[in-house]
Amino acid sequence: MILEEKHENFRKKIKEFAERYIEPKAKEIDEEQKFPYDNFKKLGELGIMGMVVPEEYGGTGDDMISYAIAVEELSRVCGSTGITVAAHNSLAVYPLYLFGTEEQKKKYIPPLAKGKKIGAFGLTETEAGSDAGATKSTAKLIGDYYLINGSKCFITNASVADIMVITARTAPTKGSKGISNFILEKGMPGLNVGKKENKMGLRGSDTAELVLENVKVPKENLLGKEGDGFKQFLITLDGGRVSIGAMALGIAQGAYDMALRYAKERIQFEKPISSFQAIQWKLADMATKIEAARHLIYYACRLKDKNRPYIKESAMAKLYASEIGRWVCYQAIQIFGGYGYLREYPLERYFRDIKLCEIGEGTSEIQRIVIAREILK
Ligand code: COS
Repeated sequence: MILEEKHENFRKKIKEFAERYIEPKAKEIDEEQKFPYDNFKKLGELGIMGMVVPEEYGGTGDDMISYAIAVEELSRVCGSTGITVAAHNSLAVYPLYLFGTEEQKKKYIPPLAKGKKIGAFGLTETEAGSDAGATKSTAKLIGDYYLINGSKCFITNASVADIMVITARTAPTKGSKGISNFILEKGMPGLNVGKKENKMGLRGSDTAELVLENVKVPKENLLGKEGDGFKQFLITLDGGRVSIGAMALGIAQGAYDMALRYAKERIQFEKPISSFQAIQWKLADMATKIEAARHLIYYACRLKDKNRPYIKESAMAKLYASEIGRWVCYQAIQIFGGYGYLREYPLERYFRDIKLCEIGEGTSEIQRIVIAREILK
């Protein structure tokens, strides 16, 4: 795909960085479920932890395409790093920027954007995932603070985050219009990290429960207005979905690159296996689907950059990239044969990592609902 020169140059820079610093640790952080703090320090220095916010808040003010390229290139070598960056930028930094007061933005965004602090977004609960409006956690205004009770699950970055945007119900009877978002800080009494999940893939990324027991949150930490929480997180998820699409694209590209290289090197029947049509067709289909996913993702980015509606396009980009990504990883393993099945080689990690893209930030079924609603309305 032809990109502007500034995007090509940026890709080159982030690709080199990812191969030099991120890739060598990818296997170890996956095997040991070790959160790579030093990666994020370096990514912060490079400006990657504040890509979605302007310089006045410590960010780089990059456009959405640059951000997608960053997530894609990081995920091409390490899905765990890709999702951590995506969750931090799209789900924590961005809603603070979109909905925060000037005071909140000045206080919370700069350390996040510089990578000195890590962000998380606490929406999902045991009974409120796809049905995000079913939030049960409560926030009761008592004088100058809200008293928050409840629990959150499957929260990316939960145990490593310093600053969290959390959803809770401020009005019990108002359905999705009774939900509000709050800014919480690590160390607030009553805010505890629960079980850390032992996942199938993306094992270097942190996923845990958050338990909120009588957490006193100052009134000024309400994000936007009471009752705006549901709409705020649907808007947040639109951007987040593009970043998960970019992550799927990166993982698919990484698996494809390995399969292509291997097909040219692996000799069977006295020829490289790439000379057989069975393999050529696989490679052709993989390359075509990856390119189509890239077009969908960058198209959603362009719409967002032009402030045009992109709800349908962001859901399409995520849906398509994650489904073809899973398929591409599957085909890559088939090309590798027995070697693709061994833990010794990176491909099996890609196969495990990609699956989350069809689940996180809205399952594929949810993306289809969102797309259909937009088409039919
Ligand atoms: N962006 C901005 N506003 C949106 C929006 C979007 N993507 N989607 C809906 N809205 C607005 C609507 O316009 C409506 O505004 P008004 O009240 O002013 O009319 C409001 O939000 C409520 O919309 P609606 O009534 O259509 O919401 P539903 O309860 O029907 O939403 C779905 C249903 C399935 C779309 C929603 O619950 C959803 O997206 N769920 C998936 C959540 C998810 O991805 N969970 C995984 C979280 S991982 S962090």
